[in-house]
Amino acid sequence: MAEYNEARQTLTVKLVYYGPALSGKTTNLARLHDLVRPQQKGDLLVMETMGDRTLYFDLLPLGVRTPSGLDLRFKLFTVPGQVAHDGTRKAVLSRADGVVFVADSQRAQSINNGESFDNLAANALRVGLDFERLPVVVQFNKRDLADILTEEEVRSRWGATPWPLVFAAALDGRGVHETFAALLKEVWPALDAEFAMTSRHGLSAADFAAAAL
Ligand SMILES: Nc1nc2c(ncn2[C@@H]2O[C@H](COP(=O)(O)OP(=O)(O)OP(=O)(O)O)[C@@H](O)[C@H]2O)c(=O)[nH]1
Ligand SMILES: [Mg+2]
Repeated sequence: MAEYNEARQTLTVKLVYYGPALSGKTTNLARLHDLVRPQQKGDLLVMETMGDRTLYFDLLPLGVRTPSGLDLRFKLFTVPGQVAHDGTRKAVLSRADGVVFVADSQRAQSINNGESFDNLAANALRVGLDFERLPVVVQFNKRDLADILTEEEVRSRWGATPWPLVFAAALDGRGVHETFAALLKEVWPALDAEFAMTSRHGLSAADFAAAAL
């Protein structure tokens, strides 16, 4: 859950990149880190990996000061996708304000995507998040590869869901910013309702979505 500190004028928002092993969650954070202006970001913290595999989590802190003087801080986490690390996934997901679900577009990964999405819903429940109301954006990554689901196939499976869909090739940065901006848009209404971002800070949804980049 976002934390607002009235005295210090800071709002901290927690966002989590979730998905099956090797779908590209860490790569999304690395590319975002490349995209953001230096004064708006901290170092990308990669907590121990084995090969490409995240063992704990990654953390990218982003921050921007709004014209009203609010210090808006985003903490972007990735979970470890490997099935065995479920305890860590739960801990990282706890108190999230929004989630990017990074699916792997490769045909052979369809079952893993489905299982990981079910795992997200189950873990959200376990850590006390209302999954029905949790802001989620679904990213289909690795669009540059050969044996992938077509956009039509993906849309026929996911298009009728409430979650915005973004196609990406995080390795070369395609769709990475778009995904993040889509998540900020999803996260905005709850933050505005809780912290009166519009009335107290003169922020609009568009300002907020543009905030971190
Ligand atoms: N071709 C291609 N490869 C990608 C893309 N995104 C990520 N990869 C590669 O996929 C592998 C796994 O990427 P990671 O970002 O480490 O995956 P992850 O989701 O963090 O994996 P875990 O930490 O195990 O959950 C790496 O070799 C990446 O370079 C993409 O868009 N296209
Ligand atoms: Mg990773």
